[in-house]
Amino acid sequence: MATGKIYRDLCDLKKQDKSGFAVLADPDKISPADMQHLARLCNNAAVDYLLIGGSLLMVNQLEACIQRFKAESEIPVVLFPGSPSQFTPYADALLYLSLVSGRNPDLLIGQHVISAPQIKASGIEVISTAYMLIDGGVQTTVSYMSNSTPIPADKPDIAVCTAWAAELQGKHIIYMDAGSGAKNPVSEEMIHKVSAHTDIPLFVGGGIHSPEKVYANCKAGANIVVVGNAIEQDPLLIKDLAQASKAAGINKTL
Ligand code: 1GP
Repeated sequence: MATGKIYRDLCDLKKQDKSGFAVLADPDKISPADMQHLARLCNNAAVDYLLIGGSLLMVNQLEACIQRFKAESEIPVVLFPGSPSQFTPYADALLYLSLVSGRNPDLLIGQHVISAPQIKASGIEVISTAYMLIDGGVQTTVSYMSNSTPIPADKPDIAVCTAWAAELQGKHIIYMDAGSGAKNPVSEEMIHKVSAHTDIPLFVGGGIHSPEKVYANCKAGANIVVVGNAIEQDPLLIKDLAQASKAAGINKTL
């Protein structure tokens, strides 16, 4: 059971029907030196979380990136790892991902067994995450690397049943991801159905480029919207994206 501050804050967002915003940094695409600038932009925009990780890391600079960010910012840093090798105790929390949309036992339990001793010893806040890949119209790195089939984008009922199963298993949050660089982000219809039928916080990401889309996702029920690619292309977008997530929480109705 996660009892850390980050998870408690996420549960408060869900209870209060509010939303927040997370920036995703891929340590393969950003240098430790650039993390300083990113941290300042995140501070100015009151970003809620920095997620860090990638499906495949070619360069080993994860810890250096986290340290540079933390030197400039108090925003919590949350690991979003593509594999157990991306674990580091330098972060504030870990999304302990189970790929519940797939049927690859290695990503449901195998890699967790491998990483468990290190994670237990670290004392890091662990957020057990039901990770659901949703078809985003292109094969993304994560769907290729995980050797798993995403949930069809037009089958919200499958998404709801998958989320229910994860909730019944005691997962702490749901993360619906169309995959980095997705052509089609997760639909508001699917977000709304999953959010309305579950009681745990909901993250949504993949292929989101505009404040309007962040706003629509939050109105539909996302508690945290995650953006990576669009910010890599234009870091100045951060402020408008973060503001859109907050604005959606006011008088939220669908
Ligand atoms: C991917 O949800 C994240 O895992 C973010 O996707 O890079 O397309 O914003 P983008």
